[in-house]
Amino acid sequence: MSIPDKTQVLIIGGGPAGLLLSQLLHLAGIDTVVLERRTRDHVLSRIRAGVLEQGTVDLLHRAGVSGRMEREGLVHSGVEIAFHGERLRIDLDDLTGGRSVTVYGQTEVTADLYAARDEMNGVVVHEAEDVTLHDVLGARPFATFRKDGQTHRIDCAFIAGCDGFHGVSRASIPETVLKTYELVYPFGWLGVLSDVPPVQEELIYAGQENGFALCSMRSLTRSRYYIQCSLEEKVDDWSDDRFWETLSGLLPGDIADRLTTGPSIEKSIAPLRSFVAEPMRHGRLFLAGDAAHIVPPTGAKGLNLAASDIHYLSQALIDHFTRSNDEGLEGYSARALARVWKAERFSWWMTTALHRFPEKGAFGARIQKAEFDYLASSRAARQSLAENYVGLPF
Ligand code: RFL
Ligand code: PHB
Repeated sequence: MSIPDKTQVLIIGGGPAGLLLSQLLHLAGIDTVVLERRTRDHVLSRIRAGVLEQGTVDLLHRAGVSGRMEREGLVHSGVEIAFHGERLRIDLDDLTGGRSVTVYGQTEVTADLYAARDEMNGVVVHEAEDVTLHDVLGARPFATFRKDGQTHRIDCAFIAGCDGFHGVSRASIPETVLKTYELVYPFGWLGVLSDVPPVQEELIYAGQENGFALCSMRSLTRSRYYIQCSLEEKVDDWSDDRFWETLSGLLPGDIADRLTTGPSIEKSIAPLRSFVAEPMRHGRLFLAGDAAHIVPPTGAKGLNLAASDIHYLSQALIDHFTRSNDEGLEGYSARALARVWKAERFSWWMTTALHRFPEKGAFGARIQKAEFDYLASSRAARQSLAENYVGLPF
């Protein structure tokens, strides 16, 4: 593959945000190049999100990459919250007037996007090293990078920073311009993927004296489980047996009794963080997805926020190139951030309501119990949870 020296939109990062933007712009006749630091195999080996909002599903459909998701994705019309042994089903369908979520792994979304980009001869440069952005405040920005020992330069009209939390795009914006907001939680999630049937058909978010656990899945034969862990934990110290035993202890007894265990095929620890960088635009550089914001995974919002950013950004770029209308680009940051902050609130709330926070003491624990009792007794409270869980409108 030869590397072009110019394009209309240069996209940094070949994760779901970058690939989806590339695909949507391609369908509108706009030329893109994606620069990805890692190999394709590496990107496709990362196990991350599992729950897609209806808006994300609709966007993947519009991008022409929904065929396999429609066949293999599991539509869930409810989700369960368990607290100190009590169980409560949130009937998403009933509480939101017929909305649901789809369980389909981020790894599969990314694989489907790569397949679509290949089919349309989309340019994705892997192992692009030392990507550096230049002149983003000028009319003709460009990026330089190294690939196979050679230095390249690509000129463009716009740069989309879709390179995740540790990427170069946000770091290219001067600190004097960017305001950041951050909350780091005093724990992480230890996740295990295993080819065993899920413990039940719907997801279970379980809070208990000793911590939090989540029972999720990728298919009817592949489960994804998480437990709250301390930030000092090392994956190597967690044998499969220790993981299953700890998970069982965090679940209500009847659910633990039904748990099928087996060898893990992936095991990893992720810290939990809330983070927002404002604004999401600097000159001709636009940030999207994890490059601009992080949510703790408790609300299943990270990938879905990347999708809504890309919806706004792709529309704005299409309006610019096909209708010479820049209103979308001018309003992008404010529009995206309005939705981001609501998802930040919800993810923070779910995390706070269900995890063990030793430093919050007995008062904090009783507030959590009151939170659960309120959910159990109030349809309005359940409706608020359901409306946010299925996703606020784009
Ligand atoms: P990504 O996926 O991090 O992709 C960014 C890409 O940019 C590349 N990159 C660079 N490329 C070139 N030059 C550089 N200097 C670069 N620096 C980085 C990276 O290699 C990478 O390929 O960001 P993107 O596209 O914004 O997508 C965001 C999502 O990945 C993320 O929000 C979700 O995974 C979060 N998340 C969940 N989201 C949900 O919506 N539902 C869930 O159920 C859910 N569960 C989760 C999650 C995240 C988790 N972890 C591990 C953080 C569960 C977990 C455990
Ligand atoms: C997952 O299946 O990986 C998953 C599901 C729901 C969440 C977070 C992660 O809230």
